[in-house]
Amino acid sequence: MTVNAVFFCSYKDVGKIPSDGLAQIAFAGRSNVGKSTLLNRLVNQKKLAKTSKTPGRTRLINFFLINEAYYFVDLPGYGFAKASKKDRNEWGRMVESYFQARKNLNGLILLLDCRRDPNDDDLMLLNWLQTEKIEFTVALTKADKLSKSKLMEKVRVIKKDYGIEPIPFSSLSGIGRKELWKWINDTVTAK
Ligand SMILES: Nc1nc2c(ncn2[C@@H]2O[C@H](COP(=O)(O)OP(=O)(O)OP(=O)(O)O)[C@@H](O)[C@H]2O)c(=O)[nH]1
Ligand SMILES: [Mg+2]
Repeated sequence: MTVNAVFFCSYKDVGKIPSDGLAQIAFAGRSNVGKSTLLNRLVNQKKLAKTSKTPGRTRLINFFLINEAYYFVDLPGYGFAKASKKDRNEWGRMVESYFQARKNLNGLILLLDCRRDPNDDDLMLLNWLQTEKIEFTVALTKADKLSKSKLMEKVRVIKKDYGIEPIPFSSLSGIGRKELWKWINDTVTAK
């Protein structure tokens, strides 16, 4: 499958996001969980979204136009401990107002690191998605860092605790890519 993906625009001011009616699929999760890397792996372009070993790389809301038909929205990560309070508030407000407007948000991929337990921020977002009835799926990132049995155990626990079957994903091995694409294709055509 070949995907056409181009950087579209970065936004700080949510009011400037185009109301062109194209569907949006957003990527959200803790800082450093692997959002930009996952997005790049999905479209097989290593340098499309900027990635970094240090958390807090993505600071704006980045739009990528996919197949000239819909957008991938790379959101700044939450819970970046080293950020100043002012920065944290600013990012929080930015993401929050994006969620509040969410005109063409067809679905969201919530990323959780397979080696960590969901924290308060993850749970808040999860809870909010469920109450607002927003279409979402969970990707368990960095799946290459766990043995197969530990990974399966994690999948089981997430399913038991939160009632959702997460998709293990690794940008190294490519596992989960097919499943995520299936979810994305179903979700962009849903509304
Ligand atoms: N081993 C492994 N490392 C990964 C994987 N995905 C991401 N990483 C690494 O995790 C780090 C963070 O990745 P990013 O994609 O920049 O994380 P992010 O969630 O976009 O971070 P912010 O933009 O700060 O919110 C980088 O060093 C990546 O190489 C993966 O599947 N496997
Ligand atoms: Mg990023």
